[in-house]
Amino acid sequence: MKIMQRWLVAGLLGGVMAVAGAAAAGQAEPPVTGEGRLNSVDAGKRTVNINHGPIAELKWPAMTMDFPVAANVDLKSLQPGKNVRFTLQKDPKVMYQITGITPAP
Ligand SMILES: [Cu+2]
Repeated sequence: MKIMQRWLVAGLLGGVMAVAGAAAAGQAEPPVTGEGRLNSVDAGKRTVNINHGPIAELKWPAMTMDFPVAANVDLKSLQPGKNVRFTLQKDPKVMYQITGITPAP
């Protein structure tokens, strides 16, 4: 998680101008897609732990981390140990949350 935090801080600093521009224009940031292996699902906390590959759009290296999952995403069909493809959307409260997740080949 320390690596993640450094990347988040770097992303925040680097993204301030772009975010301000998008906010001024009334636009949400476009969603970003990632892939990885689903390690676990916490239905109570609505988080998933994923060993994800690099996400170039966010300048994230490959890492294992927890993601919050949007309230409208169905977690019941997800199987830990399987590969997944997921969509991330920036959220003011939790940075990036998963707004879609499906099995990946
Ligand atoms: Cu990550």
